[in-house]
Amino acid sequence: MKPVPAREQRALIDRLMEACGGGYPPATRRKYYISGPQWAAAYQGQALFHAPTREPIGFEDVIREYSKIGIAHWSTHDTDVIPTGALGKEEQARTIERIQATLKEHGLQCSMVTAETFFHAVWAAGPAAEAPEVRQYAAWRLANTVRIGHELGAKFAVYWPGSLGYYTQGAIDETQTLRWYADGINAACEADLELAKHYQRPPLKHCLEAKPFEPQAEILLPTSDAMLAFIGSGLLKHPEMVGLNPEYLHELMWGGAPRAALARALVAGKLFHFDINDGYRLKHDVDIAIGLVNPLDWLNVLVLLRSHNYNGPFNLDYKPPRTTSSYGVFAVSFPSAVDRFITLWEMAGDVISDPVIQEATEALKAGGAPADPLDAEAVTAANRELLTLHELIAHRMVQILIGQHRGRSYSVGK
Ligand code: GLT
Ligand code: MN
Ligand code: MN
Repeated sequence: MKPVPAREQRALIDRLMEACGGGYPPATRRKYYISGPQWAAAYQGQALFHAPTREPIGFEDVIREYSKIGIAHWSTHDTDVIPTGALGKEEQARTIERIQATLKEHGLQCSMVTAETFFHAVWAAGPAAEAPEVRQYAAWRLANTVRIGHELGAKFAVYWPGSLGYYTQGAIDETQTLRWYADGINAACEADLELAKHYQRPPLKHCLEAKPFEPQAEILLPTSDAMLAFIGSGLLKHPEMVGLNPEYLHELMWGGAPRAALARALVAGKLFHFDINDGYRLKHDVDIAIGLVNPLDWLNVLVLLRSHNYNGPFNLDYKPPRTTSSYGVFAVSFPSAVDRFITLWEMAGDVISDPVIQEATEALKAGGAPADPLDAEAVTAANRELLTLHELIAHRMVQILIGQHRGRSYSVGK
C-alpha cells in the first residue's frame, strides 16, 4: 500500500468505520442511559511516563460532539469545567450558566457530578488529612459539588477518594482517617438535604467509587465491598442516601469478578451508578473502552444487570488511547464504545430469552429428586448428569457472543 497523506487520513478512518457496520443511529443510542464524562473526552493522553498526544478541549465541544453521536447524558468533575481557584466564586456561577445553555442547545442532560479530591496539591495527604483545614476545605468542596449538581439538574454525585491512603504506614491511624472521611460524606449529605429543599428537587444519590491501587500505594477503601462495609459501619449519618458507583475495571484490578462484585452491590440495594470500561486483571488503571478486552465477561455482567432490572446510568469512564487522534475520539472511540455497549446489552437479552439456556437453568434448579435427600451419595447421584449443564450454558453464551445461535457457521471440515 502507498503512504496515506495526512489530508486523506480522516476520510480513510470514516470509510473503514462505515465498513465495520454495526453502528446505531443517534436516536437509538439516546434510548440507553449512557453518560459521557467530560474528563474522558477531554483526556489528552498524559500520564507519568506519557506526554499528551491530543489538544485540550472544552465542555462546549464535548457536549456538542456527544450530542451528534447520540450520547444523551453528560458527567463532570467540578474542576473539569471550573478551575480550582474559581470554585465558589462569580466565575463558577457564570460557567454554570454557560453549561446550562450548552446542554439545552444540544439536548443533553447532566446526570452526574463528582468532586476532584485527588489531583490538586491540597490533597497530597488525602481528602481526610490530619490538618482540620484540609478536611474543612474537603467538606466545602463536596457541598459545592452537590450545589453544582442541583444547578445542572444532576441526579447522582460520585466520590472517588483516590488519595485516601498512603505510601508509608504509621503516620496516620486508619480508624481516625475513616471517621474523618465519613465526616466529609456526612457534610455532603446534610448540604444536599438543604439544597434539595431550596431547589425543590429530590436529593442526589451519593455514590462511592473504589479503586484498589493508584494513586496511593495503599488504599483505605480499596474495593466496592470495602465501601459497602463503610456505608454500613455506623459512621454515616445518612447511609440510605449513599450507595456505590462500581467501576468494571477497578474490580478486575484487584482480581475480583466484576459480575460477582455487582451482585453483592445489588443484594445490598446499593448499585446506584456504574462506570463502564475494560482492562486487565492485576494491572494499573488502563481504562480501555468497554468490550475491547473481555467481551464475554461483559456479556455476563449485562445479563446479570438486565435480569435484575438495573436502571441506573452506564458511565463511559474510559480513556481513548493515546494513539487515537482528537478527530478519532469522536469519529471512532465514543461511537464504537456506545455501539459495543448496545450490542452487548441486546445480546444479554438474547441470553435471557435463549431456549437452551432457559431450559438448562430450569433443569438445574429443579434438581434430580433423590430418594433420600439427607443421603449425600443419593443427592450427588441425583444431580450427576444435570451439572454438566454448567459447561453447556457457558458454551451457549460463547455461541451467542459470536452469533452461532443466529446461524453463523464455518465450513471447516465439511
Ligand atoms: C478518575 C478515576 C475514575 C473516577 C473519576 C470520578 S476520577 O478519573 O480514575 O475512575 O470515576 O471522580
Ligand atoms: Mn471510574
Ligand atoms: Mn479506572
